[in-house]
Amino acid sequence: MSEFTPRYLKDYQPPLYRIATVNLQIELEDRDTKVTNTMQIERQGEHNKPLKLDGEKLTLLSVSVDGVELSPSAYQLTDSELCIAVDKASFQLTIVNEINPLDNTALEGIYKSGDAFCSQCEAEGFRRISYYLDRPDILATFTTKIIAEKQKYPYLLANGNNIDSGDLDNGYHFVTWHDPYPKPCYLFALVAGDFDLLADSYTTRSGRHVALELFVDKGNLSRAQHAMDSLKKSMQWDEQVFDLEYDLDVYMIVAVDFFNMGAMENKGLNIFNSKYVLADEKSATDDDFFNIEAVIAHEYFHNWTGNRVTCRDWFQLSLKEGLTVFRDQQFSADMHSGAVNRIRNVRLLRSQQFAEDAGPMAHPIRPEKVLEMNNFYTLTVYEKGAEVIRMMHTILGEQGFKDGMALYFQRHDGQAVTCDDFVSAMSDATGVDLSLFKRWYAQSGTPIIDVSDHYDDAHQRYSMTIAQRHPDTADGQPKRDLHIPINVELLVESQVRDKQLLQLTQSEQTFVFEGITSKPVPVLLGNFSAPVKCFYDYSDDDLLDIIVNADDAFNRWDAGQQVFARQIMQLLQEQTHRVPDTVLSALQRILVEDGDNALRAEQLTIPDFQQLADMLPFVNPQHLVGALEQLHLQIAQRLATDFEHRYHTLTSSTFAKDGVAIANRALKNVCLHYLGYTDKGNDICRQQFISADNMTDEIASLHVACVHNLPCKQTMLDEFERKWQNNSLVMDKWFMLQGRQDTDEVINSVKALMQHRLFSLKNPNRARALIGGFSQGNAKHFHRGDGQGYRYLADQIIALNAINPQVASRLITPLIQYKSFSQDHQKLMLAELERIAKLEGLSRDLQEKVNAALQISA
Ligand code: B3K
Ligand code: ZN
Repeated sequence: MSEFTPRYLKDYQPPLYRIATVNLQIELEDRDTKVTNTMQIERQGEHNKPLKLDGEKLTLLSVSVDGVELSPSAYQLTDSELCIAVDKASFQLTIVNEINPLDNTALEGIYKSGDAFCSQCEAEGFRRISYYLDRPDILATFTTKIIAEKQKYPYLLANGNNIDSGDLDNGYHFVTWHDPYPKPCYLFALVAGDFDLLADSYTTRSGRHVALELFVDKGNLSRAQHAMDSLKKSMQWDEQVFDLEYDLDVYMIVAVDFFNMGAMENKGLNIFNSKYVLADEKSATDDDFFNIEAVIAHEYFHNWTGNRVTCRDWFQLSLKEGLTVFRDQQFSADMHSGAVNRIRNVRLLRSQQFAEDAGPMAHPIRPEKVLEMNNFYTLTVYEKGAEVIRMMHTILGEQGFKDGMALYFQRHDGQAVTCDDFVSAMSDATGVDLSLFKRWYAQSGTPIIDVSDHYDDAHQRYSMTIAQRHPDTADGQPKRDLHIPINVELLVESQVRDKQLLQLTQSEQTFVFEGITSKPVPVLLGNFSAPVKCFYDYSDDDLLDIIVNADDAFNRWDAGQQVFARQIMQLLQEQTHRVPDTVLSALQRILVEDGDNALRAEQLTIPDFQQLADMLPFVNPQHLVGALEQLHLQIAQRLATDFEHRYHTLTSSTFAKDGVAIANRALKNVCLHYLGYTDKGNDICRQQFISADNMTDEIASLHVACVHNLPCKQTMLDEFERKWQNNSLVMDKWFMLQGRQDTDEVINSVKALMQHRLFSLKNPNRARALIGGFSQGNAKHFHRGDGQGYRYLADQIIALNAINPQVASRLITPLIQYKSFSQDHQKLMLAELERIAKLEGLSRDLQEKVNAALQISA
């Protein structure tokens, strides 16, 4: 039986009290930071209910109302709440408490990252700083005075504008910040430390001068420029595309090494995992550069979609996250290749979000029941949430969507609102009825659409019947039909004949196309117009036709993915299956022809283990790994000369960072990956490693050496360690790749690495790199038949439970998704889940997931 109680969307009640202003004084010390919080509180309406403030891991020192200290008998205090009865409609409440940042390994509230103090409040971390109404619909104006030792902490930062500063006795100093925009406390931030500062500025379209300040650890200034450039591009893009300008005089970003996720959009003071800030060619890959730009943009875009208009309650998280992911995807597509970006979004969705929807934590993009809010920062809320926004964009068109956004801001600027409010703005601005569409917010699971067709030769009429189905999900909610936009092309004799957006709103509909001169090949779900699985009985030739002739680049790529998936199914049925020559010649054509090499790299990449597992119920993971190896091997060996030739045409002598150079590296390293299956692999890999002048090539060769366990591997790992031991982001890559080695010894070597002088479970990036590198990047050894892989992961989850529940809860994902595998593996995984379930002091985060996996009701 669980000691924690879930919360339900249906139970939402407006707050009984409002907090108008917050005056914080924070006196920073490692173990006994003193927080004095003076709030102006207004009772909402006539009632005599007490004020209940959230608070966790706080040491309460005093409570005063309108300047008069209360005796402890005047309030009730528990581990999570301070309850005060005040007989006034409006009053000033002052609370003084202490916190312990140094021992805060959960990294929520105020904690230390290296020598700096920093904060993380979303979702419910502010209650670890002070007693408060810690819910997003309480919007207050914050003034924050930070006091700390001047020499150790020359920079004292909080949200808004710096309004006062000065020296104090004993080497201390203070800075006071005022944020004019009322905000929920999850957007509060504080940083204190000694940094290098990259300063720049931006003038908004209407002429506001904004100081841009990027704070990095001492010595890292040379790796901050890309993040700064990305910020300026994001500011400009939001002005051009959505007419949205920045609204304060300063925008600060601080990079810290210890951070539970990627970054945080605190008003005017973003705090970032240094992984998403620091980059130069030598130490960062092309993907790192791309991700930095995308995350900087994402957090910047939150200033409007999240901060100016925020969520009424946490069930509405997708209001800001789905929308902001959609915005960052559009930005990335505009900055780079639209097609390749779309393909990457779809890969992520199919390999991870589909699995989430099929697993025990399945939830709608607007969840209805939550035990630990941090568990709902999911692929579903973020990525599927973005797909839902994208479908509205598809249905309403570019201009309709922009009009909807404008109305949304006009109506709700400065408010905390719901997903329904967003959809209403979209619908009201365009006159399009989205009432059926809204069901996407309430329904979990990946819908399936089945397409069948009929060609009437005599009338030159083609009819396409589309039906939708909704498999059951673990949350047990009943399913209803959805409004699904489906882009369709018809290929008639290999020519694109008709392009339409079909809107499926019933369980089954037939669409008729007239004047079609011969039986067409339907090209379905162009640009992946809906987050669904789509089935149509294509012949192999149909798929090859689409690969070559479809207009839509996503469809051309997707047809290839279907060809790969079919080969995997056949190899699973018959290990000796020989990949047909037609498939190989299609791949060969992709390999030898000229064109967009980034797209080609994607076309030559086989769907990953996770995505295939989602397509194959109860698959034996070892058989799937075997089939994947076989497919790679056959392609690699039979096209070896082409891969080698292509590889050599793509090796350039000098490094460049433009799109073409990035695309060439991507294709070259896909070739290298295949060459790893051939006897040329070792020499080419070693040579690339030695001559690499950039991290993309260097890490690609090390990766191939590890996953193919090539003879050159150990020397390269050792050289890499010596070269990069002082760069922690690069060392994360090194730790990660060791988890991916294809050797029976990998679990022992991962265990040994946990004793490495640079390893610590307290450092989230490092823990995720080594443990996640193995459990999420090494299917072959994680799913070993002796259960050692599962056991290793469970041991680390148990250790992390006490240190950092959020990190533990993220890493447990592959264990809870046991149901997609064969019985023998399920049993082994279940045994580990049961072991975790019995743990004394199991965190709320893990309890929610383990109980869901074991179907224990809360
Ligand atoms: N809003 C934050 C995520 C907070 C996660 C809390 N566990 C970053 C983002 O999505 O932009
Ligand atoms: Zn976000």
